[in-house]
Amino acid sequence: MKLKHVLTTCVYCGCGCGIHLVCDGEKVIGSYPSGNHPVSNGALCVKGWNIYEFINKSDRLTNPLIKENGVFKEAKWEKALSLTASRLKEISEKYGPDSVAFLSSAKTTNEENYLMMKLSRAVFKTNNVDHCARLCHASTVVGLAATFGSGAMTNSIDEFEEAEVFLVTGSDTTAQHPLIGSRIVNSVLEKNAKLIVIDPRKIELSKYAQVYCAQKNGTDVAWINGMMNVIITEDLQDKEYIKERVDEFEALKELVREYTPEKVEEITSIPKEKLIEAARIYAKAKKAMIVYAMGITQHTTGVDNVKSLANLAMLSGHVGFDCTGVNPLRGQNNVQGACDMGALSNVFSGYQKVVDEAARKKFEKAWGVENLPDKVGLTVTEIIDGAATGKIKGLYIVGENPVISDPDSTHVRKALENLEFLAVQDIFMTDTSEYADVVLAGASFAEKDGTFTNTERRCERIRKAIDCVGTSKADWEIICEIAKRCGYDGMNYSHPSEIMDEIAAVTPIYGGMAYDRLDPWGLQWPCPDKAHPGTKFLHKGKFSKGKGTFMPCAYKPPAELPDKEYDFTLSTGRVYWHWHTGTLTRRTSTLEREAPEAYVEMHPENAEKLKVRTGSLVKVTSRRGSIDIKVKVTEEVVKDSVFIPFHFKEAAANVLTNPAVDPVAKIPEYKVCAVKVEKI
Ligand SMILES: Nc1nc2c(c(=O)[nH]1)N[C@H]1C(S)=C(S)[C@@H](COP(=O)(O)OP(=O)(O)OC[C@H]3O[C@@H](n4cnc5c(=O)[nH]c(N)nc54)[C@H](O)[C@@H]3O)O[C@H]1N2
Ligand SMILES: Nc1nc2c(c(=O)[nH]1)N[C@H]1C(S)=C(S)[C@@H](COP(=O)(O)OP(=O)(O)OC[C@H]3O[C@@H](n4cnc5c(=O)[nH]c(N)nc54)[C@H](O)[C@@H]3O)O[C@H]1N2
Ligand code: SF4
Ligand SMILES: [Mo]
Repeated sequence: MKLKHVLTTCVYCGCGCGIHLVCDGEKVIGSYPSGNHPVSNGALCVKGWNIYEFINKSDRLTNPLIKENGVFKEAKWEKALSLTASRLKEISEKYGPDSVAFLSSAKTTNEENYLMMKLSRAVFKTNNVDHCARLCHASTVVGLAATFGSGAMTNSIDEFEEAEVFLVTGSDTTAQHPLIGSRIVNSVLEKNAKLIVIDPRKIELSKYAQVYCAQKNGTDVAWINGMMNVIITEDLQDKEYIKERVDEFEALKELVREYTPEKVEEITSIPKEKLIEAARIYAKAKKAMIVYAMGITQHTTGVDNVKSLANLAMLSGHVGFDCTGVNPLRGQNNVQGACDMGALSNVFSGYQKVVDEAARKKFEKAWGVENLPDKVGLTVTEIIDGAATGKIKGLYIVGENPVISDPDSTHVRKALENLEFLAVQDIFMTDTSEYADVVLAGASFAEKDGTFTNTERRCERIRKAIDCVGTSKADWEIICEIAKRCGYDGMNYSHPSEIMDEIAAVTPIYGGMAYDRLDPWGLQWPCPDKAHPGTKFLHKGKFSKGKGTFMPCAYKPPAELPDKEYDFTLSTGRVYWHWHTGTLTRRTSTLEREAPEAYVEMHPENAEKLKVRTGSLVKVTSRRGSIDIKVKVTEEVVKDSVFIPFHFKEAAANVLTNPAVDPVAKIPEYKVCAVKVEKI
């Protein structure tokens, strides 16, 4: 049999590696890296190498399911689609447009995200549409838009090869963005780049760092202000740059004055000598890149953390040039794209605001509708809260698993139970789809055409390698079918490339995108017209919004701190081997073999006090709930802190986490809450 090799894009992380799927006609039987792809460059991480395994798993959803008397039964598409459309329409008509909501998916394509927000806005007349970026980089989108004018990663992945200094904080880069992490390690080992790592866990990168400090969780604003205090005290700021390009220097200077290294040491436990050393290295470099992820964003002060990093970069003149910038590493394969496409409660595609009348008029004309909703909709966590209180009655979820991924799972379960109608569209059954009235069988990335936009704003193709499994359908087709059954005739496409043409027509930053231009390695936005080559780094010459703005922030502690009863700080996150709620990686034998079960990391001194060792069972309890879980004793966590990866539903970290959110970005504080640990 002749094997087919199809070039596509990895469906896991925001690195966006180019991957070849090997197909024997019906099934995908292998995968290997693209040698020429600008990111993967002949390499993949373990998830990419094993990506083929989940695609043809026997428990893939092959038909839609309808729940009858509490039991799911396979159904014909016509029935499942009509039921979904009619129930959502009925609810919308009975209780008003804002009684329904839509969760879109950073796992699906740009085209599919565009259609989800079009369905929500044009057909259901509500801005209640959002997706997992809310749990992830919502703070980035707000914080960088405010300071720089654009919420995206400023620079590109290949620039990591030439930077002189990296400041990495709140990003376990080698584990979560392996193809970026390996570039940092190479630059340190082979090109003498300097590395500063500030992270409460002793992550892999800390071993390569000139300066490594473990701060107390949730104290980032303090040490970032402290670095700026040192820079200004030692007169190391870039005066020319500030004068020409940034406003509000005096306000910044005033605020950071009180963050002396001594005071910062008290708040963060970072030794003052190390803080001073880090500040000097960063400020004196010509080409210095800041790299961050969830350790910065997932806090009730997420936006302040991001603004503070932006302040630091502008103070040192490290934005707007090659190998510099503030580089939030976007997590999911297409979370950048899902944001770009406007699967957010406040913007259309290209960050055009729903409150802006001119933007609404433009989309009304393009979509052939009237009266697009003009007030900002509900976010992921507000939609769940709304379901719990009865404000949201109907919900359509595509490619997300909030029962395991949202904070305070017990609350999420109650909220979903309270809905009058829930449709879930996924490629597998999940803990979330168990609550559905209708389950719609989607096609995986291997079975459809489309585009993903990676963390460096590179919009690249995914390509159909095999036919859909069973009767499952591509998400874009399902969404169009639902729109049609709601009586809307503005969603007729014969191929995703036509959807991209529509996106390009209404979205200035994607104006030059078209499928024939995206072969083979895609284009980086902003790409305003068909002749434009794409943009490697942002803010060249001036900031997207004109002048940058220093936005000084005072330190505020996390919402829930340890006390006498709940005496540990819990932080949650990920491991190299698994992906979020585990739907894909826990079906992949190589990955499951390496990390088969949940555990709580604990410092040896705490383990000794509790009389537990690696493998002992403990009960971890927060004010929200409790789980039984095995201990892993390790010096990777600091004393009195514990860490739990959130991949394992048997001991789900989110039973414990605090749903408190950042007041502006509405992102939950997954990185800090208080728990107690008892030996079982
Ligand atoms: N293998 C794998 N890779 C992934 C994912 C996955 O599930 N599995 N998910 C993807 C997604 S969507 C995302 S968003 C990214 C996330 O990628 P990362 O953000 O790198 O991953 P996390 O494990 O959530 O946490 C990051 C780091 O934050 C640190 N941290 C905890 N608290 C604090 C704090 O208060 N301050 C600071 N500065 N740091 C703190 C942790 O110690 C950890 O090293 O990964 C992507 N890549
Ligand atoms: N405690 C704690 N919780 C967290 C975090 C944390 O650090 N700590 N991190 C948060 C972050 S950053 C993120 S991004 C979220 C992620 O949260 P989720 O997005 O809910 O997690 P995933 O497991 O990635 O869920 C994606 C779903 O999409 C399905 N899927 C895959 N491909 C397709 C497709 O082509 N079509 C359809 N229809 N479905 C598909 C998968 O089967 C899976 O069920 O979790 C958040 N939750
Ligand atoms: S680094 Fe990310 S994109 Fe590349 S193979 Fe691994 S998971 Fe896929
Ligand atoms: Mo994420």
